[in-house]
Amino acid sequence: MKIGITCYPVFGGSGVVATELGLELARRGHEIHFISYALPFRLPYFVENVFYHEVDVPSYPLFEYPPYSLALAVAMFDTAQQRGLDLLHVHYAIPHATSAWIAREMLVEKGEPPVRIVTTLHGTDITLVGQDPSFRPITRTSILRSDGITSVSDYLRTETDRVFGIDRDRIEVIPNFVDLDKYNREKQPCHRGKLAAPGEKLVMHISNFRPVKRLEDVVRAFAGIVREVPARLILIGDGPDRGKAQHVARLEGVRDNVLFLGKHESVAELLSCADLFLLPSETEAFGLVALEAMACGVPVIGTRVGGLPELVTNGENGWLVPVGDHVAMAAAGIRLLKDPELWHAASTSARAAAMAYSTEAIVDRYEAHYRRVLES
Ligand code: GMT
Repeated sequence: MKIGITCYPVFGGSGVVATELGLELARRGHEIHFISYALPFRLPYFVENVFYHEVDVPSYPLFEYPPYSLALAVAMFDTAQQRGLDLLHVHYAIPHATSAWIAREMLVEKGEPPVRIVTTLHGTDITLVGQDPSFRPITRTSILRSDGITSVSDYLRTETDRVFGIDRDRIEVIPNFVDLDKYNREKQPCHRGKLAAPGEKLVMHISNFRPVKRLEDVVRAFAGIVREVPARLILIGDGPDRGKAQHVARLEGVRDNVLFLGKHESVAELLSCADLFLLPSETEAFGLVALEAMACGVPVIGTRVGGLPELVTNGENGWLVPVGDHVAMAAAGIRLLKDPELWHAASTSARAAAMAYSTEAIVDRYEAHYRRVLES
């Protein structure tokens, strides 16, 4: 198949999923065309069967907001026409599903075969941004114009039905996936000695530090843990809430135990050193980073929200607490870190649960979805 993939190419779960999906499909012999405003960050320079088409958004004094969605639609149209694409697979509905729909209309108007559209819903396109009155009607119509709709969790499918009135039967749940070879603590070098003093446990969090991730709760929960267990908090990523987290670390008196590592691509190596992963998000459609941690045998303590309960089984391979309850988060962390047997059981069980989300198994499901859409 010839497939155009559009995603947000910057750091973030939806971009990771789209890029890894494209790379795996290319390995399977499909021709993949990434269409976006920048090279997806996990895309190496040259990969057989992979092409990159940069969207050029011209500026003009009249444009306070240059219309990216329109330039993207034209790039999709051009690529579909020139390379004979069968499918456009867009990740994150806004504005990608709308641009794909416009591109298809343009192809039809030119008498070209209408490219099929698959839209994958990832999270805040449904739970937050998509519900803003400025976007809601166009988000709904654009999703409905797709030939195939997938969501990364059953929770997100239910929300799409509830909030947008899009029948859940039209949506196929295809969860996120992980490279089980790469995300494997047995196969990664250990940097523990460089990150923590001997005897200290490593608590980790990785995100884009947006308010939805509740970074301050990470620091507060860690402060509770470190009062009982010698530990260090490793924060990976960056974003608007870094300053607030630094402030809370000072207030809680744990500034010297918190290490901000900034943005990193080699998260498999870092996760493989961790003893505990904290994910206190306000909402999380799936929680790809939790899956990556679990694949590395790291128990996750997260919040009982969104799609996280579909991944983390409370008391077995991790713990789930109510949003904002950093005290419960700390208590669960202390229990796990103080009990080597309990930790070992949770770690083994986390890795075992992650095995159901292998790249091979999940990409098979995307391929089957494409076939159904093309045959329909
Ligand atoms: O929806 C977002 O805010 C962005 C998106 C991203 O690019 O990171 O995150 C969502 O997609 C990920 C990949 O499917 C999921 O693992 C995340 O849970 C989801 N984020 C939220 O729902 C907040």
